Amino acid sequence: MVKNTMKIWLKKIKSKTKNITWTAWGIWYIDPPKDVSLDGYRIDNVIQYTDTVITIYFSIVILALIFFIFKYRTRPGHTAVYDKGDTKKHVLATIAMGLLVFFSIDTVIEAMSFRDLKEAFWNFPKGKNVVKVEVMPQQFAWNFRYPGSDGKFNTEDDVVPAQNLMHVPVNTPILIQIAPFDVIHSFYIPNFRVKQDATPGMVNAMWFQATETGKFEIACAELCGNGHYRMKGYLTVESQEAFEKWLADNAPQEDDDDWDDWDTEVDEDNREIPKEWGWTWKEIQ
Ligand SMILES: [Cu+2]
Repeated sequence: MVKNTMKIWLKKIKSKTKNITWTAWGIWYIDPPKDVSLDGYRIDNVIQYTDTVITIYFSIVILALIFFIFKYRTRPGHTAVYDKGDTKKHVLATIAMGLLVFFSIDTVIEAMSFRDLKEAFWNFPKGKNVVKVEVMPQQFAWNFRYPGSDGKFNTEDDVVPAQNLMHVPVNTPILIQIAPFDVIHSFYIPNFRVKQDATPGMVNAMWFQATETGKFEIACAELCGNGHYRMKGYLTVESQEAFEKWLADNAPQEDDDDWDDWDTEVDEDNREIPKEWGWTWKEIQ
């Protein structure tokens, strides 16, 4: 009886810890979402570097603490003494350790980050093959807009798919401009390691490139109201052909008229879907 219960418990624990792996330094972490982007490895590298170095330093501090506690403890023949640590020697040692941390962690991360921003995240793609998308989050949904066959935004042939559904072709740079309908939201696609705020009064930009096809989650990374937790979208990465077919399927129909709006069901908790939105693409200088 007891054995059986133990077995069931062990099974439960095993299934729950399936995603937990041990790193070389003995700390556990849950695997991050799979990186399916061209430049996502850069973000992972910075996190990995930070984790590794602070784990080493933390271990040294803990080991030193244990060592000194034992070495200088009160015991027969030895009395523990209190030391303020304010002699010149101590102050210099403290400054030296502070500088070591500053130069081996902060400065390195800063350098890595600025290199990545320059080489990738702020190095916006140019050229004809770039797919441009306008994103307009609202409480509590995602609106997407594609320029249509004229290549211009805010025109009649714009493709506006159903809310929360974004499609992009694989191995193609995707350039996004984002502005909110109401409050601050943040467009976050964990599998691509990118995130950009939607700030009222501003049009922000970000870009990424998918290296694998699949369906990935879009999350709002800015607490934007009561329904924030369910502000979820899906990003489908597919072949160029499938993407073009999807665009064609979602293109506005000639005979679209406003009568259809009678049937549009609006989620009670959601604001009404704005009919007119979209902006002229802001060209990056
Ligand atoms: Cu939001």
